[in-house]
Amino acid sequence: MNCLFCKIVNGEINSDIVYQDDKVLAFRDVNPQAPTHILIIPKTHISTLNDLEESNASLMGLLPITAQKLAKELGFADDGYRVVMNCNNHGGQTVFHIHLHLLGGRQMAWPPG
Ligand code: DGP
Repeated sequence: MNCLFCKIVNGEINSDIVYQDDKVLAFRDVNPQAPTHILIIPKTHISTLNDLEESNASLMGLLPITAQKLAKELGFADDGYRVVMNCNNHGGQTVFHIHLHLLGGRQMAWPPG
């Protein structure tokens, strides 16, 4: 499968990995939008939020759990942070392997652009 994030999972493309286990990989975004910008992905390929099934619930639950652990480890959990999942064109998704953005280290604005 010609998927950029699968290639990162497989080590075919280098990334700045901050956490991984058998199910989840977290690595720094190449184009950070905050002082800390980490992408958290399932190691198995799921393209978009639209492709999720009930059977993915426990796997997907690991993404925000990983986000809060990293936010605590990196020291911005109490100040706060943002997690974002973009879906398809209107959501601004550009890489079609589902991912949770973890953004921290600055004041976020609302509404988002
Ligand atoms: P999204 O627009 O929600 O699909 O986010 C995709 C993110 O992936 C975007 O913030 C930039 C990041 N990205 C794209 N290519 C690479 C890459 O090769 N390495 C890393 N670390 N991040 C990438």
